[in-house]
Amino acid sequence: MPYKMTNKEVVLKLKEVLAAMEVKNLDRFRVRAYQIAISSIDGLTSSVYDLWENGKLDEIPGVGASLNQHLDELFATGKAKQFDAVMKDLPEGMFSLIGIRGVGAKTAFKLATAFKLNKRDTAIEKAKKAAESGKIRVLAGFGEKSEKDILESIENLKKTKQESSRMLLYQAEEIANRILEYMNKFEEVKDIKALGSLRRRASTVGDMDIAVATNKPKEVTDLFLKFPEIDEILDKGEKKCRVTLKNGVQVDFRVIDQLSFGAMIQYFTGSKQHNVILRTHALSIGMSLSEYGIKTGDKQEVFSNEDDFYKRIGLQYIPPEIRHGKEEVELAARGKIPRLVELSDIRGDVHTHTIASDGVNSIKDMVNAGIDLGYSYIGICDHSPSVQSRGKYEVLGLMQATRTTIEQINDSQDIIRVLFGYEVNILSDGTLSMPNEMLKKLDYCVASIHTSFDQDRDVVTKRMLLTLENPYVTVIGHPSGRLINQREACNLDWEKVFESAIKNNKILEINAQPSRLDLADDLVADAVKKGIRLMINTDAHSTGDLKLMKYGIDVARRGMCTKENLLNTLSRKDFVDNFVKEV
Ligand code: DGT
Ligand code: CA
Ligand code: CA
Ligand code: ZN
Repeated sequence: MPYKMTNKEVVLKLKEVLAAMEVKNLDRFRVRAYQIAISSIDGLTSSVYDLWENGKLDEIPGVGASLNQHLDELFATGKAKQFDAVMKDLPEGMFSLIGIRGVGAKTAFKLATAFKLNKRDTAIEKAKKAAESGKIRVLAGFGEKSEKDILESIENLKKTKQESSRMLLYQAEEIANRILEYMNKFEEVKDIKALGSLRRRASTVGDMDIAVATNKPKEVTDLFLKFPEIDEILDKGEKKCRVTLKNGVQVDFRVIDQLSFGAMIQYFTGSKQHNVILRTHALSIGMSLSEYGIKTGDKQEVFSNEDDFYKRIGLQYIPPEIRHGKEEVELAARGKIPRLVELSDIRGDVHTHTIASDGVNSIKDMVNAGIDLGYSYIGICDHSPSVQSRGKYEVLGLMQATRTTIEQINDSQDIIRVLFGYEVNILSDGTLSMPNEMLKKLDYCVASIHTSFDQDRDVVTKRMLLTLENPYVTVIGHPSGRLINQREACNLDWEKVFESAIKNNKILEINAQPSRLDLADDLVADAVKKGIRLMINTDAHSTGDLKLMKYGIDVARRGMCTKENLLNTLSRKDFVDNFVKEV
């Protein structure tokens, strides 16, 4: 079975090949071509692997015929002969070193050769020891300063590795689905659920927690231990075990009889903090909780479902997404948990890209996909064309052409209303990449930060406030600019941002891209309390991306959004009245 490589893994592989090419002084045009392909894949929001499955690798800018062929081989078989040939005869350890800031291919090669770094997993540790004992400074081409820099970079690398070891939610979901599919084939499995942070729909997941209801615990544990993706069994008992999968992910696995399944899934859904508060609440009414049930005095009650468990301790059911260990237990005791927003409440999506900028589908395709999802409105929102490079008249012409296409679609049917917007860049000084006189012609405008993310708090906050004050801005796209595991959020003063959003009646986006999920759930919770207008958009770059909406719903639910908190749950008329600027 081919393994689904992530874009990050593909980029890493290509970077290694590139490093080998550099060390071997191969043809500099080929080196340049790889550099272009790497940065192109790195910036891609859709999965290279998915593109490959759909025969669309050649649509990635910079991926030429030969690289296309190598990637095809890599995805189909897990290996590419050409890549292996280029990397052959080099010390393996150098490939671990190229991830270190400031260490290029040739430096990595020199270090790996000098210290015989032939293994990937020990290379960094050995290089660190060499630096600590002053052995790098004496090598030709190195000095005290470069030795110190290398040591510092290695220390930083360790920190980021620890922080980025959590999976994105959708990755955890894919792994869990494979486990569930495998286990569901066995009739001994009466019920099975993925729990922990995955069930709470957290944006990142540390390890996987799986529970099975069965009357044959030992058999079921043995069946699980034969799951083909298991790499190592870390811990094994009759009713639970812990394993590592080949992709490095750890899985906690438990079995329990059906009658107690409710208490078990409650316990292993967590969060730990939620369970602590729940136990305190239970104690206050003379009950004690465990994964086996509820004890009152000597009497132990079992629960096959979770609803009854919460009911028994006098609480309204608490959806997993809000089991944060904050105010939810107290709210449930007073019956004040609201109905959280659901995917079926969503009526449209207004942050979508087409082939006019960096998307892969046409306006028509996107609209049809919106119709398939049952939407009442969809906004076509490409990156605004550059007035600087194309000139004002060409851009006005493009805008007119898009407007005409959209009007034709709107005139030809009454299922979905298509709106015309642009996503404009918030430049580093807080001005926008398109002048107001042009923004005026749009139905709406999404303004987003795409550069200078690391400005000081005062500067970046001022930049955002200027944007919020612009009368032609409708929505702030992916407001914090974070990329999970890759880029920190901008250092914004959220108090001030929220205050200005209210004053200027602006909408903040919950961007549903799995590596963005921005606003993050805790900020959504604050925004909801302050009455900020919010909406979920997918930032789709293909028709398939429109389905990412559910990850935005997860974030919204974790921030305790009801339908009323999100603009794109409104009916078509109400939405258009509230959203489209008067022209
Ligand atoms: P993760 O894996 O870091 O994304 O986060 P969780 O929430 O999945 O945490 P994990 O895997 O350590 O534990 C899963 C659930 O099991 C946790 O949310 C609550 C329950 N649990 C595990 N260990 C303990 C514990 O020592 N005390 C309590 N009260 N609950 C625990
Ligand atoms: Ca977990
Ligand atoms: Ca766990
Ligand atoms: Zn976008």
